[in-house]
Amino acid sequence: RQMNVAVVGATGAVGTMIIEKLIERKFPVNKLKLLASKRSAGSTITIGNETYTVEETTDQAFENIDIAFFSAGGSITERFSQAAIDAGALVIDNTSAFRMTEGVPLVVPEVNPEKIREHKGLIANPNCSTIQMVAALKGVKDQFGLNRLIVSTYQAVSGAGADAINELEQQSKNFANRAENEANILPSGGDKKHYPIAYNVLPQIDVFGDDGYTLEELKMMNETQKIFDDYEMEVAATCVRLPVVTGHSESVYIELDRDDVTVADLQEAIQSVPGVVLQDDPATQTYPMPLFAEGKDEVFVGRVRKDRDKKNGFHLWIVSDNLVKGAALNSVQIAETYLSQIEQ
Ligand code: A2P
Ligand code: 11C
Repeated sequence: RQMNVAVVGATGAVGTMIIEKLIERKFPVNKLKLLASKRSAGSTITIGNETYTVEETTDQAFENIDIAFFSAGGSITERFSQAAIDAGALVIDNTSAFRMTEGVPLVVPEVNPEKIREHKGLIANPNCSTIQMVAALKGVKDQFGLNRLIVSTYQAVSGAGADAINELEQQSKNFANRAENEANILPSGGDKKHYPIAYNVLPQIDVFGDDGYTLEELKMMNETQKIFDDYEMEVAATCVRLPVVTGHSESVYIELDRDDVTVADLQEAIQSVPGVVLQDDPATQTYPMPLFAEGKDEVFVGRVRKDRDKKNGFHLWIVSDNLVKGAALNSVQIAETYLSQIEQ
């Protein structure tokens, strides 16, 4: 079955990757429609032998579209997703607009593919830092139970979009010349103050929400409970931006329901999930790093250690490309799983 596909935000960091993944994975695309803002309308994108003209996102743009990927920010999803649904399209949304809305499936296909069937026109793709963490912990949760999780993230600037990548590159060049380091975007385009990211670490991703947590931290806590469908599970997050272009890293502490689990048991459970790869050998200094995860589909896990005080406690390190599994790949996998479910 061939699908007419629209990509909203086709000129952005994630949109571009969605197009690449659709082609690489041979998704059955009949017509591909590339949508962005009025600014990009008329520009062209060449993929293989085909040249596509970017069109403006309007209410009418979704006629005859079967699947519409949205990755142009939450406000664009809020503005246009209903028009896409009304036109008969399934919306796969990479923004946070409807993730926590009751009845909207929030899906990582390796973790909760069954939720796709409950959609009412829109399926939400989780936040990048949430996706890699729940994929890495799915096997552990199923086999040993998981009642507590404390995560600290080390996130790349590409999570904040193409402009943030440019800002890091510009500041890095200026820093070498000892020029003034101008900051206009990070830590958050939506906040009042901006700080340099080059040669710095920013303990703020997105704006502040409740109780001193940032929205990124609240997303990780709320989305993890929703995806695992476990609202008793204790989750705490600290989200930090590093001067890394692509690839989010996470230091995670977990407590299991059982206290008889070994490091080898845990490693086996981690690897039992498709797309999750163990890179864990201290003797050979083998562990995941963002530089080597860039462009890769997999979620990489290493540094698995037993806590020295808590019998049911473990520490681990998770790395994945935030634009790939964290965004574009997961969205395309949702579409693939949806197709296989409706064809059954
Ligand atoms: P455009 O290039 O026309 O501005 P990123 O996350 O990398 O910054 O990308 C953001 C994406 O969202 C881009 O494709 C951008 O298109 C798109 N976008 C921004 N504003 C709008 C809008 N008003 N309508 C549709 N798409 C938009
Ligand atoms: C970041 N995780 O790294 C954010 C970007 O809710 O999809 C993803 C925002 C989102 O800045």
